[in-house]
Amino acid sequence: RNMSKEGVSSSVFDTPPSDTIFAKMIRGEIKVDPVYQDDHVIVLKDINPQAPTHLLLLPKKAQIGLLRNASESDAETLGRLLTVAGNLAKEHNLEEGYRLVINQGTKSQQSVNYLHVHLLSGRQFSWPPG
Ligand code: D5M
Repeated sequence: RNMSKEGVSSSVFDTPPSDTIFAKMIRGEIKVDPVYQDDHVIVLKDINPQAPTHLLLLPKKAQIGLLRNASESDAETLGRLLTVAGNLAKEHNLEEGYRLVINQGTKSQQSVNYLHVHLLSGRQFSWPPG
């Protein structure tokens, strides 16, 4: 956990999903230039790309940070994240190789408490991941 100047322990998870930058983007409070969107999913370019192609797929309706907080009613939107990822891979000719990543929790380096799928492509990846 990070310690703020006041010495108080702070965490990504202190911000509720609905107060995150991604939720504000989905509500239109912060302007974005989506690569793709439909009723369920919005896709943005990552601000800090880790590969030549680095997109973020955000569920519009599932206001959760951790999958453990998902409910049955989130199932359709969560499933759409994967079908949209497949469509993007096809449209962007990423079939040579791409990786989908969902960071969950502090040790995974999750930095925004709003569920998102990273789509990375355009370079050789290693396994196991770092
Ligand atoms: O990934 C969170 C990701 O979100 C990280 O790769 C940076 C990205 N990010 C943060 N702010 C923005 C904005 N404003 N636009 C686009 N991308 C952004 P995580 O899995 O939580 O570590």
